[in-house]
Amino acid sequence: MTVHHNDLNNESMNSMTSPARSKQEDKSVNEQSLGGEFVDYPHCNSCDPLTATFQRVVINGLSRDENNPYDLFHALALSVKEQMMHDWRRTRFEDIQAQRKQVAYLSLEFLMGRALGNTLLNLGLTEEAEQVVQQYRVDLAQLETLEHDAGLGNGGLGRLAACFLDSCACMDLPVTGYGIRYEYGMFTQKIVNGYQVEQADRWLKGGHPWDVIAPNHNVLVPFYGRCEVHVDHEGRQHHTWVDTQDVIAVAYDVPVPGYRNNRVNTLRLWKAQATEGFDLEEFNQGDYTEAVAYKNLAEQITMVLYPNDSSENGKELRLRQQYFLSSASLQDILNTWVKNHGRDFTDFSRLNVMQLNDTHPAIAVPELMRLLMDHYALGWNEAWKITSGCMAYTNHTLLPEALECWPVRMFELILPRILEIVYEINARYLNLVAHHWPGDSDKLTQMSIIDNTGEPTIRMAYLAIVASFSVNGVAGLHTQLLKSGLFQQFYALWPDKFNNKTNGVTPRRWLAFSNPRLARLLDQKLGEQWIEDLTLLQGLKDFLNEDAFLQEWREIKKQNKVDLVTLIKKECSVDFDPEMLFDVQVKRIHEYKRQLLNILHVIHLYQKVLKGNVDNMVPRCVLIAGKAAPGYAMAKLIVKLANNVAEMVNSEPLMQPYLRFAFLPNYNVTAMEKICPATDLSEQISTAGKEASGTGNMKFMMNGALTIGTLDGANIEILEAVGDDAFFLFGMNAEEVDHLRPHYQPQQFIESSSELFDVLTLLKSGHFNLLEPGIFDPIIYAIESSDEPWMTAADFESFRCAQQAVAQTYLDKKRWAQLSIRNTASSGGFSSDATIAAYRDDIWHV
Ligand code: 26Q
Repeated sequence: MTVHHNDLNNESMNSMTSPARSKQEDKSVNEQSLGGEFVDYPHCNSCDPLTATFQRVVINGLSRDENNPYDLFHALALSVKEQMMHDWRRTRFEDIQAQRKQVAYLSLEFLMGRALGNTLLNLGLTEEAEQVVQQYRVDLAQLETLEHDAGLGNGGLGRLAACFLDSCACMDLPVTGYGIRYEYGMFTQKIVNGYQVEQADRWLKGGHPWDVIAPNHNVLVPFYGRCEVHVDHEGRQHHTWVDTQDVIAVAYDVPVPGYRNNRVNTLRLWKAQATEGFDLEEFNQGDYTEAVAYKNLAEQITMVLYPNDSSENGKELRLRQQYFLSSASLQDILNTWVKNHGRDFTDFSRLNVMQLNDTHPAIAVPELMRLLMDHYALGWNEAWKITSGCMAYTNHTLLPEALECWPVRMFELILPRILEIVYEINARYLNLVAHHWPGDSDKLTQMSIIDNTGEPTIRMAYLAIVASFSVNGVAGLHTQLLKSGLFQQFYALWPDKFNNKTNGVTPRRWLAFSNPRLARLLDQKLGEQWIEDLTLLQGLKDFLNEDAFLQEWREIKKQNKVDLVTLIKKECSVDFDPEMLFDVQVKRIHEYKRQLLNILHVIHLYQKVLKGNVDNMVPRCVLIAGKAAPGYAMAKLIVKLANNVAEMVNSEPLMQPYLRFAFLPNYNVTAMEKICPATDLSEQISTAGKEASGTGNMKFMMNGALTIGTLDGANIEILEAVGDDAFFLFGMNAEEVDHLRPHYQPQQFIESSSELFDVLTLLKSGHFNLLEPGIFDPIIYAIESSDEPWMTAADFESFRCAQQAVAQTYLDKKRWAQLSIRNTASSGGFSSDATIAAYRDDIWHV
């Protein structure tokens, strides 16, 4: 069954890319959009104060029931959105008119979390909103809790995209985020009998007040079909992709306001819709069910976020998501270009850049080639010059197994025209490789975009590198390892492409909004400028020896801990005590992140208390949270172990004064907003060389936590910034990990540490799984296995000692407070503003 472009000749689709549209038409649109001044609507509602807007929204019945808190939340969100409308339209108008270079941040994930509190903060409307809702006898904080997280991402990579959008808007940069409007975001995690159970995240069920549909931006994305070649009378080949099954991409725009600067950028999320003509033809032929099946096939595309944070190879639906996002976004960008510049693409790559968030949207490379050649009749060389002049690729992983590869046969079926173009890119590029390394046929095999060693696959990272003018890693060590390892040969070929951009996090959400107590203190002591220039936090060092200040600092941490205690009690029924040390590890559950090392340490402390070995022991509350990919059995077993150990620890009365342990279910952005302000000790304990950067480490540091960590990812830069006396370093470095690997004998480490030996003995005895014998065998087996890649046993003793040093330090309250202040004071470099400034200056040149 096929649905053709021309099934869509109806009114609502008239703005779609059509190769046939004449220059004449383009020109008239051009004049229309640039012809005049920015005209505001006569009754500009955004000019009303929030109070008036809110009352009108409520009175007009946009909120159904003013006694229902959820309806009030909705009304407030709608009102706040309306406040942004004027600036939003003006921002778009001015960016086009000024002919500023535009950046498109292409990402399969945007982990936005809640919007209300952060939007009010950025717009400076928090106090007014408080007063407005007080008239209805509810408080703002309570209303905020009714908003569902926009969980359109897995973890670090998706949250980074969200932090970047905030920084770009704050720094007045014309950057548009392009993503997918998943019907179901990251799954909700329940814990049942200690096991993770996934539930669908119906985040849109109560309606989504923030977005605006932009139907005039709809485009058609082709799938399946076949390729045809025509030779014209001058002997030139013309490729067409015919008999395609097209899917409509519908644009949903979400506003991204800057910090009190009147800029409102856009996050454009695409939703898949079956073409309207889908049923007619088939239905008339009596093929009703196939017609409906097509509708499902089309609308499936944006139904659900893949919940893996390492690649899941070979899933057809995932490939369709990637192409859908890439094609829709590029068509949109080209439509805007043609509207404003006509079909002359001479300046396109000077005025446009696409930042690829990992290889997930790397298929944008052949897609841009296709659109330029097949839709706009450019020749190969011209199209390649443009494409390779505007693509920039960010890599987020060092694990070779996480590099995306797609079976050629899948491209053949779903994206036949794209496959032709990939082959051609590869052929021309291999020619260059052959010239660079004459006679070295191994190089050609190793570096080919097509991997022919087994079933032929397309190496997406290679495709991205070949086509990009910039390739960046996300922390110093990560970039270094890319250059010396994974992408070594590419670095030899194109050293100038490679650069580092250490990640960062937005201080608006992660300090000003999440930690209002601390923010108030910073305002008092440093002035309010720190929010936009986080290096000003250095000024805190002037107060290191003021006892009153230290006292205030500790009191804030204490209050934040009290808040977290309430949450832990509610969600886990575990009593945390704000007087105890809060030792926290929250992140996706992964073997390389070594939650297991943390749990083994908890078991060790448990044994210490059982033995009565409690002299000098510092009472601690250990918190772990995170989601395991639903298909990752080992990660799920680690969740079960954490929950079972927690159960044993918390039910043993002897532990009460010394040790409490909780696994918080359903870790997400909103949970982190409560967790990071209350944390004393941040666990960043990945096997060195495996964590590309980490960003949770930065949020904790900003909020005054000390880090216990390995020399991995951005931990290295955190350590350098704060000084080694304010960081608990342990474990092997990346080089040592590599050297030990071939000779690794975990037994040696187990025999030489009686503590580790005792921990494993207790674990093996079945003490933590009395009712489920044998369930933890895979974990025990892994720890004792010589090819355990994460070398948990090797780092245990060093970790335990570092934890002892933590305890020693915590005993001295004053010293701990000083080290905590130094962490916050030194965190300015980890603002995503600094990261975005570097993207702007070195890559985007906007
Ligand atoms: C790929 C193909 C198919 C299905 C899923 C995926 C997929 C999805 C998400 C692969 C990877 C991810 C996410 C990766 C990620 O979050 N990486 C983290 O990125 C952070 C931001 O740069 C770093 O700080 C972390 O170190 C890195 O692990």
